[in-house]
Amino acid sequence: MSHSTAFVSIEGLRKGRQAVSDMREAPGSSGCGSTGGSGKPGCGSSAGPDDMPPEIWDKIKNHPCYSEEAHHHYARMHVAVAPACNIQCNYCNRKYDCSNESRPGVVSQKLTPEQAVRKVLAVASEIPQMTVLGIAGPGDALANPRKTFDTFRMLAGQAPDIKLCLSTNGLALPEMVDEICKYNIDHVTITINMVDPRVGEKIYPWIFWDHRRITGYEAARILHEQQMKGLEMLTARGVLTKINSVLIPGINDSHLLEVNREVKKRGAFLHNIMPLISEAEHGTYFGLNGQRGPTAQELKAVQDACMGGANLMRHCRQCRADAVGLLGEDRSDEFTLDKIEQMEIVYDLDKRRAYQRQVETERQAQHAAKEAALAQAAADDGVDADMAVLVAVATEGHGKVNQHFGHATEFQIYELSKAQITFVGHRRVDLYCQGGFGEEEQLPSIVNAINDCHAVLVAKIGACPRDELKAAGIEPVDRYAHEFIEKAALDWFADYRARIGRGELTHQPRGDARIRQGAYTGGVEAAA
Ligand code: CLF
Ligand code: SF4
Repeated sequence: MSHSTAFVSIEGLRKGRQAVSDMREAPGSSGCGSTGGSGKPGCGSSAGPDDMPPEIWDKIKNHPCYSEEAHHHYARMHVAVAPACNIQCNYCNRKYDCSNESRPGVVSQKLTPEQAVRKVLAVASEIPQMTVLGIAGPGDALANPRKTFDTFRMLAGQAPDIKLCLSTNGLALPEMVDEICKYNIDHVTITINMVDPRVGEKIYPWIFWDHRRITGYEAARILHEQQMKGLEMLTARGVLTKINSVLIPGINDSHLLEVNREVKKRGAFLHNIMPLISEAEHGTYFGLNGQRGPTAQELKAVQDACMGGANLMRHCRQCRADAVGLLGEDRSDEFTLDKIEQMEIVYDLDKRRAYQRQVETERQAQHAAKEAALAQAAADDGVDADMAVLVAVATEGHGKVNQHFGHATEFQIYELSKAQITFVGHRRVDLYCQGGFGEEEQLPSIVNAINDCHAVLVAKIGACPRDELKAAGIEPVDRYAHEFIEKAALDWFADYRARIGRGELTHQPRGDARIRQGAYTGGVEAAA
């Protein structure tokens, strides 16, 4: 394969975005997934109870992937019971976890269904906000049906309050829909990177189908037909579906608008567009042949272009197949097989419910603080009303600015304007603080990762990173420590605008940022 130098054309995407919005107005198009809601444009991962029917809200309100707000408070876990796969993707090296739902280059500890159920109960007794069990590899959940469904069946009997979720490439999906419904699996992710086999043959070298290996266009055609059929069948049965798409510059970047349109037509609830990660060290076909991933602004441009079509998820962390914890944190090391052998497991449903009620109270306070800050922001301040900026936030959960700059392994990115605050994604970074001292060499890479932001909100920051950020034109802000994120960001934005109004500074546009590729360095995520 030739080295891809094609960049996503942002202008082309804007035109495509118009086409998607026009289509949205066309007769017969529904505003939201047909299983998914009211038809209001907001009924996606950032929506709340007013945007959708109560039965849908009930399914997503504590699912950290299906509700963006929930991801600040609720945790998920994966169990790695599904090692086999029935297709080959050019961005996957089978030595590692399935890249459709995982960060490339990661190896998970494989479990039997019995081990998996013990692990879920152990995690549920230690982490009461863990509400969802997903099976997402390390191969394909539905290429290992016995192990996948045995795990779900045993767990449903022992921990009925845990939502069940699975992820698949879709090849075996149609024949598994009855089983999925039998075990009340309410959330299914299908990775769909194309709706045109001519695009698909550049992504999938082969599939294993009907007892033989099929290659080229024919392989992509069969996969496409199975994916569309499976999605339609799940929609008809009322199962919420999320579509994952890997953005591969030069191959499917502008094509993802059409994917978005087609999956919306078939009732998908959410569309999650993820960046290709293709480090050569991961040994994938793309990685070894120079196919690059998108920059942060290219990813945002494709996501923005799809707005108005199927609802977007922007808070995906490309988890590992044995991930445990809030999205963005990884506690899998605390629950290895030898450790759970030693644990006393008490699955206390009442305790879990009490904890989750507490979380709901906190979540409502966060929501109220955001609404109040937005109402205040609406007042005319004489500064350009269309100005929009990005800010980075260091958080370790609960929806608050509550992390030290040096402890962050990712920053959450919000877009601020006078009228709204929108979560636009996260940026992974290497840990700056290395057990008591700052690692100066990490600073340029951290600055690169948030280089399109005007400010970074943190609980605390040392003098050295403070100076480096300032020199790069990013304002370090620690005066909102432990406040709710949206309120803090909007208050900072009001102050920023006020300083412009007083002539103390001039607003300057920022540049692009780099999406973290290879493995991490530093304590917390070193194992991931
Ligand atoms: Fe897991 Fe996926 Fe279910 Fe979530 S993850 S199977 S829907 S419980 Fe979530 Fe992780 Fe992104 Fe997946 S952040 S990789 S979207
Ligand atoms: Fe790898 Fe997942 Fe693709 Fe299978 S479906 S080849 S495990 S990325």
